[in-house]
Amino acid sequence: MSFVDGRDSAELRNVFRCVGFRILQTLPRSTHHPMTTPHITFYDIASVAPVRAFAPNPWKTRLALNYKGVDYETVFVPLMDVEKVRRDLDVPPCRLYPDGSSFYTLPIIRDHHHQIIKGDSFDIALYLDDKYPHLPRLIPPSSISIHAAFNQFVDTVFTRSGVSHLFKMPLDATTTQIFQKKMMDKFNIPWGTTIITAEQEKKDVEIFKSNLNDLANVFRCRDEGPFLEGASLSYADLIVGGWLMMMEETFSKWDEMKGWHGGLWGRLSDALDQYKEIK
Ligand SMILES: N[C@@H](CCC(=O)N[C@@H](CS)C(=O)NCC(=O)O)C(=O)O
Repeated sequence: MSFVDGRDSAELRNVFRCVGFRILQTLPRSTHHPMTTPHITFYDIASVAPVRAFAPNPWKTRLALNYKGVDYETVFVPLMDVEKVRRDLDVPPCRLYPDGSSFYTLPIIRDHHHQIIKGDSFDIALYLDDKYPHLPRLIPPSSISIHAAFNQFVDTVFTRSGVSHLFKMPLDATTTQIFQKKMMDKFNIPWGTTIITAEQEKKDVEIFKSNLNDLANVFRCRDEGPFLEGASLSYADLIVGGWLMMMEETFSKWDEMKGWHGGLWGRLSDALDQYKEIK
């Protein structure tokens, strides 16, 4: 793991401990000895210290990289630098704001072995299966479109009904302000900008819980679990897993949530533990 100015994780963790989070402006450059350059550089969004990963789409990619077992390292990018990093890597935006303007996002992976860069978590999953077919498959070839539809469905389930204020982004104060303003201006989502009473929060937690019913019902088609298709894992589980990792990092009721819907979120999250390493 390293940060966009190229320092490695041990050094950066130390910096974080000493002086707190710093916005790092310079471009990625490898700190690895040429002999040890990893196959893939994976760009994720940085939190405040102590550094942890919290963004759902990058998490989908981390879980996928770990499941495949490819050699990679993470570069953490401050939220405010995402656009610059994406532009510098020459990766066109894969999302637009509702007003049609470009929305610069992560994850991105850069495969040094094949000289290829990908900038969307679903494209990355397809790419990894395509280029590394000898490693465990993420998406069975016959279910690519179904996986694409499921990805959209899961993203919608976790983002609907205006309860986003329940999720506390681990960002520094300035970044939080800019992020909240962006969510309001671009998506009309009041993310943490209004004071919520304890009673309202309780109601919103219930709304969020019921938002998940549709997804929980999909899982219930297979009683044995912990994965969508019972004992065998596919990328669909990592899609949900990406969001569960965000819940774990940002939702104060995560421990409670693990027991919702018959405990399926907790069981799935536990089953994915072996793929959560931050490398
Ligand atoms: N379709 C894209 C969506 C990526 C995305 O929305 N990433 C979010 C983090 S989960 C992001 O980078 N947001 C940047 C921002 O809010 O400025 C993918 O699956 O990679």
